[in-house]
Amino acid sequence: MFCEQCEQTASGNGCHQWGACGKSPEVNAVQDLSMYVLRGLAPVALRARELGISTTEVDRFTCEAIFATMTNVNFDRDRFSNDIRRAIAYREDIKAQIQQAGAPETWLPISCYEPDYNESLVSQGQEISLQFLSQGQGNVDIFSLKLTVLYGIKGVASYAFHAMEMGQEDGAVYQFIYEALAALERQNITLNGWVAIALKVGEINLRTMELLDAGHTSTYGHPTPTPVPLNHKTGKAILVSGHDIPQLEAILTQTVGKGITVYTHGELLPAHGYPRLKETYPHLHGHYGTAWQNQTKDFAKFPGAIIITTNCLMPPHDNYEHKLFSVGPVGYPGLNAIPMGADGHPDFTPAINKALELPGFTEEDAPRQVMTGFARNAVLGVADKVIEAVKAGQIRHFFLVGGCDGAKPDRNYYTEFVEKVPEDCIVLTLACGKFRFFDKDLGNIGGIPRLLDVGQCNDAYSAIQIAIALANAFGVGVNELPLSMILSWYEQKAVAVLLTLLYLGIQDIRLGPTLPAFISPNVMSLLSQTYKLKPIATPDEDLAACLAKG
Ligand code: SF4
Ligand code: SF3
Repeated sequence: MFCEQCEQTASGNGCHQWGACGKSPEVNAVQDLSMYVLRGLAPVALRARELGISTTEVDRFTCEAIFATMTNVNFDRDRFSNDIRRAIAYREDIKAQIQQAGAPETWLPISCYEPDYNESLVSQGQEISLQFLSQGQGNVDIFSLKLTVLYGIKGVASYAFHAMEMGQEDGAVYQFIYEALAALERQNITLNGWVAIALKVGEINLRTMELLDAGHTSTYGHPTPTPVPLNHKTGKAILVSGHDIPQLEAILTQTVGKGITVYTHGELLPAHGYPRLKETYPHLHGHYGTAWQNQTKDFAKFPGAIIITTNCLMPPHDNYEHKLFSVGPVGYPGLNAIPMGADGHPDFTPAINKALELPGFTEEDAPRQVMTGFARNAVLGVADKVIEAVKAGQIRHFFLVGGCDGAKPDRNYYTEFVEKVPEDCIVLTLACGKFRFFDKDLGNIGGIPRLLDVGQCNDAYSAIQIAIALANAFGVGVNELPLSMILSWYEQKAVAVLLTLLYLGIQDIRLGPTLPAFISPNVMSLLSQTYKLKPIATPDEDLAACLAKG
C-alpha cells in the first residue's frame, strides 16, 4: 500500500505496510479503487451537466463517497465495494441519458472501466494505485501538486456534504469537484496549470465553507459567546462526536423527554454557541473529553452511549465498542451503524436504548467551563471596541492558532506558543487543535477575552471574514494587519483550508507540526517564495518574528 494523505503518515514519508491511522492495506486498495471510478464518473457527469441533464443525486453521492476515503472516516471494505458499484451504475445511467439526448460520445475511454467482481477488488485496487503512483516517477513536482489537489478536493467534498445536509448547495462546487477529478486523469497539464488548479481548490473551498456557514447560521442562528460546562450532571448520557451539527440536532430531537443528557465531543464543542440549539434543547448540557486522538481514553470512561458522526474515528477498542455507534460516511467493520428510519433520516433508537441501559453518571463533578461562540457576528459586533483597543495600543497583535490536533508530542508547540503569547495580544482559535489550550484562562483586554474560539475547522470562513473586516476598518490589506497565522494540520480538510488561505494571498503562515509529505521540495520552495509559507520553528523564535512584523 501507499498513502501519504495525512500528517501522521509513517516516518513522515508514507504508510507502506499498514496505516498509522489503523487503515489496512486492503481498505487502502478499495479506497483507491473507489477514487479511481469516481475520477471515471467525473467527465461523464460534466458532459451531462453541459447537456442540462440533472446530476443532483450523483453530485451528493460523489461528495459522500469521496468523504468516506478521508483519514479516520471509514475503515469498512464493504462500504467502498458498494460505492464502487454505485459509481459505475451512476456512470452507466448518465451515459445512457446522454445517448438518449442524441449527443455524440466524447468522454474518455477510462469511463468504461469496470472491475471484475468475481476477482478481488483489493488486488485490482492495488494495480490501479500502482498505475497512479507510477506518474510520480515522471515529474515529481507535478505529481506533488496532483496529490495536493486530490487531498484538497477531499476536504472540499466533506464540507460540501455537510452543507448539502442543510440544503445549501452550489452547482459551481460540484462542477469544480468533477473538473478536478477529471484533471487528475490528464497527462497534459503543466506545472503552472496544476498550481492554478490547486489555487482554484482554495477558491472553491472558500465558497463551500461559506455554504456551510450559511447552513449553520440560517438554521441555528449566529453563534454567541456561550459558556460550556466541562463538568457532567448525574444521569443517563449520550456523547456525540465528529463534525455534524444537524446529526447532533437529530439526536437531541429524538432524546427529548427521555431523561438523557447530551454531551458534545471533539469538533462538536462549537455547537453550544448556536442559540437555537441551546434554547430548543436544554438537555444539551456540556462538553466531554478533548481532541479526536484521545478518544480511546475518553470513550472508555464515558458511562453512556457514544455516537460518532463524520470524522475522526479511530479503530475502536474492545472496552467501548459495544456502546459506540456510527452515522453518515463514518464506519468500521462490525461497529453498530445507526439504521435509517421510515422517514429517510437516521433512527437513533439503538443508541438511545444503549444509553438507557448503561449507568450514566452517578456523581456530579466540580463545575468547570470554557467559552465558545466567538464567530464572525459576535466578534464583529464588538469591532469598534477591538479597533479602539488596537489604536490605543492595548491590543498589540492577533494570533490565529488553529487547525487539527494529533497524537505526536511535537504538537506541544501549540500549547507552549499560546502560553507564551504576551498579555497584550489576542488568540483566535478554531478546529480541534484548540484542545491543546482551550481550557486555559488567558484573561481579557478591556473586557475582550484573550482566547476567542471561532468554531470548527470550516469556521475558518468566519475567521477570514473577521480578518477582512478588520483590514477594511484599518484601510490596509489582511497581510498588513498585526495578525499572524500559526496553523496545525492533520487531515485533508486542513489541506483545503490552507489552499483557501493561499488563494486569498495570505502570507507568512507558519505550518506544523511537520510539512505535508506530499509537498515536494520544489513545490515547497515555490510556496515559500510566493507566500512566505514556512514550517513552525520554536514558540520563542516564531513569537519574536511575528511580533517584529508589527
Ligand atoms: Fe497513513 Fe494517514 Fe494514509 Fe492513514 S490516512 S494510511 S495514517 S497517510
Ligand atoms: Fe479535527 Fe479530525 Fe482536523 Fe475539523 S476532528 S479539525 S482533525
